[in-house]
This record gives sequence, structure tokens and C-alpha cells, in this order.
Amino acid sequence: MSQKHPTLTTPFGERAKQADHPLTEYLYRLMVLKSSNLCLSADVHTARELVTLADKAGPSIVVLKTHYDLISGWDYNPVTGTGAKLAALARKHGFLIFEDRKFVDIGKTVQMQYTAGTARIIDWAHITNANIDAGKDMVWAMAEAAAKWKERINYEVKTSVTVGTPVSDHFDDGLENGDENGRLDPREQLGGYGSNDRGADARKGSIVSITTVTQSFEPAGSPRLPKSISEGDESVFPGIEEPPTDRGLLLLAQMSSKGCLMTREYTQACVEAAREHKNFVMGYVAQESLNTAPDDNFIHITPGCKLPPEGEEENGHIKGDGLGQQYNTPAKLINIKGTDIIIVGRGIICADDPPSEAERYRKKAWKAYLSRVGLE
Ligand code: 6AU
Repeated sequence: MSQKHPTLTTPFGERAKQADHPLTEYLYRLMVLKSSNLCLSADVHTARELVTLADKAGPSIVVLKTHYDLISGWDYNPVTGTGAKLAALARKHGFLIFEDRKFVDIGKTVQMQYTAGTARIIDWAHITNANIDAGKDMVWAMAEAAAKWKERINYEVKTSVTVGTPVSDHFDDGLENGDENGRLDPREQLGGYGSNDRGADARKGSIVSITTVTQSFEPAGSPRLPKSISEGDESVFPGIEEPPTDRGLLLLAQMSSKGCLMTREYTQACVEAAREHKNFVMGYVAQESLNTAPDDNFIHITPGCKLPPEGEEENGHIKGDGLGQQYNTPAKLINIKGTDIIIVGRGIICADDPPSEAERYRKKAWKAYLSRVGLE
């Protein structure tokens, strides 16, 4: 890490202005607004616990990190399910959702895992991450999938399939004649007419055997993040607009675990991939700042973070978890290693009062950032 890289001493508000990725720009502004550089790793057992924790700790965090596949009772319904509920809480409290999926496979497979399947991660997670052991082309494949998704969600597709007179039952997707991800492409389905043809004229029908398929396309802000949850809470965090519909990727460049096999060469390949895909890669999951080129402005988000119990020596050694996880304090990771956001899981979740522990971490991490950039 170069201690002298300008991003180490530039305040987040300034870095927002220089950000290449719209979601990174938004995230920096959110961090300044909430005085928070804390990501909560919400590794709890059930969907109910997850939603409750997100609601309670939401005011202290700027990123909520999930592992959807370790949550029992995850509801996959795109409108009322767990992803939709988290999206509503993200709007209410002002945080981004980061699904820690660590994609690694051939390009075609990761495209499908990212955009389709049961979880439809891209629909509710603003950010995800990838291990690029499979090669840099995987990043290109994910970027392509995200670009197509963004294009598609600029239209809300409402399709009614009826026999005879159309009725009001609507499907959002999953029709047999959808694209390879099981989705309808509005322009293909309607013979290639484009966005200028929206509105009342955009309602057309075609006869398939005796079945009438009627589709209407309406411009929509962020329709794939449903605006309501069953609890009916539709409030929006004040002081900032809703996040852009862009999706972002973090490259898993270094890990916190003991004996990690990621080599310097691998980490360097991550840096190259990030520079090649600035419109999709926001930055890294890493243990130190990897910004070295003069115009690097990638964001760094770092797990393996814990504070000693309240009242104990703050810069003392923090024991690992006995399963390979190693911990550092927020001050060390932010001040010395140059990371921007700390990821904390068990340090908060296992506390007697997780929301107030989240506040304690927020204050410590923000103080470390202020001291790094000389604002304290
Ligand atoms: O604070 P913890 O140890 O309870 O949780 C850390 C969280 C877990 C890990 O899956 C994740 O951070 N993680 C990652 C990520 C975010 O990709 C990388 C890594 O190197 N170490 C690590 O712990 O959800």
C-alpha cells in the first residue's frame, strides 16, 4: 500500500465528486450524511431476525451485508419477500445492500446465478462481490448482465395472459417465452419498438393460438426494488435521493482468513480487472488500500474487524474465532491499512444490545476516518 496515495487523505465528500461509478458516488455521499463507514454483516439464522436487525441497526450503517444462503426462511417472492423487505428498509434507513455471494465460475454461469434462479440477487442487492480465480472475463460477463438488467428495469412489464377477453391477473416474469433468464425483453416481445413508443400506444396484443397476450410497458424509477413491504412502511431516508439503479461489484482481492491462498499476483489481477471495468467495479474487499495509480479512486471494504469489549485496551490484540477468522480494530484497518468501510458481523450481532453496539462501532470507525484525513 502506498501511504501517500491521495485517496488516503481525501475526505469522502471529495472522493464522491471524483468517483467513476454512480453507486460509489452515492455511497460516499451517504457516508458523509450519516457519518458512518460501517457495514453490518447480518449473518443471523432466520429471515425474521435479519429483517429485525436491519431495521434496528439501519440508522448506524451505510451497507447491510447479507449471505442469503445461510438464512432459513428466506422468502423469494420478488414483491413481498425478504429481498423486497430489505430493499424497503434500505430506503427507510439509507443503506445499500451487499450480497456477499463471492461469485466464481465461467461467465455464462455467473450471469445466470446473478440475475436469475431462486434468489434473483441483482433485483435486491445493490452490490455483490466476486472471486476472480476463474479469470478476468468473469467480471466482463457480470458487467454485461448488470447492464442488460438495468436496461430492462427501465420498463415495468405487466403481462396478462388470457383466453378471450383479457382479465386483470398480472405476471411480472417467468413466462416460457422470456429470455434466457426467464424474463421478457420488452422490445423483442413487441417486435423491436423502442422507448419512444411508450405510453398508451405501447399497449399491444398478439394472438397465440387462442390465447391473447397483452403487455404494457411503463417507465419506472426502480421497479425491481418493490416500493412496499407487507408491514406497509414506505418511508424514504431524508437528505438524499434514492440510490441509482446501477449495480456494483466488489472484487475479493484479499481475505481476512489465516492461511489465505490469494497471492500477490491474484490481488494484482483484481486491480487490473477493476481498472478495466470502472463502470461496474466499485472497489475491493481487501485488507489494505490497493489504490496506487494516480487516478485510482476505488472504495475498500474490509472484514475481519472487531473492537475489544468496552473499557479494555483499544489497540490490544484481538483473538481470532478459532475457525481461521482473524480480527483487527477499526483504527488499525482505517488509519494504518487505509480501508474505507469496515465490515462487522459477530462483533455486533453477538453483543447484548446489537443496535447500540453498532453505534459504538460506527463512532470508532468514523473517528478513525476523520483522523486519517486530518479532519479531527
Ligand atoms: O465479523 P465476522 O467475522 O462475524 O464476519 C465477517 C463476514 C462474514 C464473512 O463471510 C465475510 O465477512 N468475509 C469476507 C467478505 C465480506 O467477502 C471476506 C473475508 O476475507 N473475510 C470475511 O470474513 O460474513
